Amino acid sequence: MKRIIAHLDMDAFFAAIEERDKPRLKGLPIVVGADPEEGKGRGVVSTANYKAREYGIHSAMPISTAWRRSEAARQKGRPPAVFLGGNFARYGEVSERIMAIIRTCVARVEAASVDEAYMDLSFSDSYEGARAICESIKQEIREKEKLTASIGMGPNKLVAKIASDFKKPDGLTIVGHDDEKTCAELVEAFLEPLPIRKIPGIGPKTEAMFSEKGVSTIRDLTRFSQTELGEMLGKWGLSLYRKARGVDESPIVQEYERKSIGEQETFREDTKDSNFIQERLAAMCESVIAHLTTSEWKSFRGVSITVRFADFETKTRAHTFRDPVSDLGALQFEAMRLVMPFLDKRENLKKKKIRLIGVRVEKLGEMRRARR
Ligand code: TTP
Ligand code: MG
Repeated sequence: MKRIIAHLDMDAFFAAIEERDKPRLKGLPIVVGADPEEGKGRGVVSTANYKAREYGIHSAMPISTAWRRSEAARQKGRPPAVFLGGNFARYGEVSERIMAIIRTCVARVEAASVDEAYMDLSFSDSYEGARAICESIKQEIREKEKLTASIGMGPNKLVAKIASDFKKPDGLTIVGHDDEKTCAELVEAFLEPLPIRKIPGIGPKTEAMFSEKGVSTIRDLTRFSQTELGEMLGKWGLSLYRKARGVDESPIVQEYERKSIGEQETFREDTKDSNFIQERLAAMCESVIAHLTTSEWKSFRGVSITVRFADFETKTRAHTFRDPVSDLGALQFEAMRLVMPFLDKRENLKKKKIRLIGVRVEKLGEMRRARR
């Protein structure tokens, strides 16, 4: 099925929240970060709003540099930047509310950082339908939070991320098409003129290395074969070859897929009594299912077990079911199957005693109720 992925990124996030919450700051250049101490401060800028960016101030810059640039602007008769320490708990709360707005519209969401999220809009079937969803999310954020977001949309996370950065603030950039061939052409035409720095993962060092070879745009990058890039940059070079062509299959990782529910038990004495171990494992599985039943999740697809030997050597094994399951029998059966080899010579040639066993269910799915 055709994928349609969007990436949302809030505009000047921390600074925009400050500007919204403190009416006296409206329209002024704002810098959130370390204390500038009249130019002697040693920390860095967290972020700056767009007014302050006009002075050349940006994230991760030494706060002392930001101070000098603000002073330079003041000397030209422009308003100096307002420096703020920042209220991170507050930014976290706003972030959660924004994620909640997104989750009411889209089921598959990956909150990638405090101010950005990937959304799987494939369910909307067409780019037009997906555009309407993005517009309504932007509008809801504007109405409820009085903040602006920029969204990029494309056939994968890579293109969506680069597109969300293309027009900021308050942008909506669509690089894709319902027709697969046209889509590929649009992606290529979008990426080729961009500087290579736009590819996530290319930092100042890689940029400088390529600059020496006369490479500045993504088009220049496509001159290299996969082997050449691999020789220059190792494994990362191989994936860069694909990225330069707008190819990216990385999945949307939902929060609940990262979570797991597990139990483990350190035996009072190290043991190789297989009946005892099976009995304890069965009990741990019961406890895991009990936790699952009272959690907000309903099913799991992954099972993993841990075995720690008396000498502390620790092994894990995992299994993924094709379909979600939720019953105790399935868990016990699979957990036993994974542990058994450690009780005999298949995985325990030296017949070591076992100190600890753990069992865990992962890839949890189908939430019972909306979160928060
Ligand atoms: P970004 O999305 O990178 O920046 P931004 O939202 O401020 O601006 P833009 O409009 O370009 O998206 O980061 C989100 C927040 O994360 C940012 O507001 C502050 C914080 N942050 C840091 O604290 N340090 C950093 O180096 C960066 C890049 C961000
Ligand atoms: Mg942002």
